[in-house]
Amino acid sequence: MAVISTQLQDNIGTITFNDPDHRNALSGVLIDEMLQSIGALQKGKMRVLVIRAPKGSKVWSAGHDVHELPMPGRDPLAYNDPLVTVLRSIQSLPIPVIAMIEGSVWGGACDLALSCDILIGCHSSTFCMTPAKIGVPYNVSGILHFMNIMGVNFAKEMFFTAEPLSAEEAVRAGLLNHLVESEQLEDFTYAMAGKITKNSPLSIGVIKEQIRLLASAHPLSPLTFERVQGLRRTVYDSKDYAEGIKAFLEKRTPVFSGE
Ligand code: KFV
Ligand code: KFV
Repeated sequence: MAVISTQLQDNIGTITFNDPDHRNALSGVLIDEMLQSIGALQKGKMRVLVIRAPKGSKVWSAGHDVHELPMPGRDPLAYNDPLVTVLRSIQSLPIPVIAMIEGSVWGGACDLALSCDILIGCHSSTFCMTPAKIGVPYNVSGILHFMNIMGVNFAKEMFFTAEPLSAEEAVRAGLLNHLVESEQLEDFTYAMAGKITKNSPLSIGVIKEQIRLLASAHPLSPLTFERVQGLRRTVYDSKDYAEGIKAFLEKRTPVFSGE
């Protein structure tokens, strides 16, 4: 059964998450469907893409499917992880992607929302960055992404507390471009998308790519990169990482020892 649905109308593509039983968790299956849909929509005449959950959703997406996080000893957010792959695909898509957000956004789904170019939310939109609740060493490109959008101290607070940011806080932190009334969310989003479709797709595509390249123009020496990966490894090899996943699956609060 499809866990997303796809639409293309007036050059506006829409991907709607459709897996309420798993709160739209970003499973490998859901991500495969997203990647296929993005490819198919691109073959159509899509000039802008909206990513959304069904109207009235309490959860936009629950983030990485925790059942699919590997056991200790393997990088949970390696280059080819489905989540990391779909983030890259959205970031390098040569058209604007709008995240239309109703409901709560968790962990990797925050990164997915932030990988979109424009975020539009309503009062039920909240954002919680969960790796420290589960013991996940977040990946390098992901961290940079949050730093670029929110600034260092907001990003630190979000990662360190793993507490949800309200929609109002998300506006202040620069995550949400617009906060609108729930009843206006669709009209507002599709009006903006419509305006974008009238503009020059070549100009927009190249500006998006320039911003992506400039935002990641942080050369790291091979040694520094290896050092960071080594630090991350101590986390995903740890007892705490195993405890974080186990606690999630057992629906209890984890007890972290720092080992
Ligand atoms: N992965 C796998 N299964 C999930 C899931 C997830 N992220 N989120 C929810 N589910 C499953 C959950 O286990 C349950 O399955 C069903 O969806 C409904 O969830 O087999 P079950 O027991 O029916 P409930 O009952 O928890 O739903 P609800 O009471 O409405 O609460 C919704 C929500 C989103 C608040 C709650 O499900 C929740 O806290 N989910 C986990 C959110 C989270 O911590 N996500 C971060 C995942 S780790 C991540 O993304 C990364 C990359 N990272 O670094 O941390
Ligand atoms: N370049 C050349 N001529 C211009 C001009 C411009 N940017 N803006 C106005 N004019 C001329 C216009 O053609 C007209 O000449 C006169 O100034 C008065 O303009 O020979 P004409 O027909 O008398 P009106 O009648 O349009 O004045 P008004 O009704 O008061 O409206 C003002 C305004 C500013 C709203 C309107 O002129 C306008 O929309 N101008 C274009 C604004 C714009 O799109 N600028 C961006 C240029 S491209 C750019 O800067 C860059 C670097 N970029 O990448 O896009």
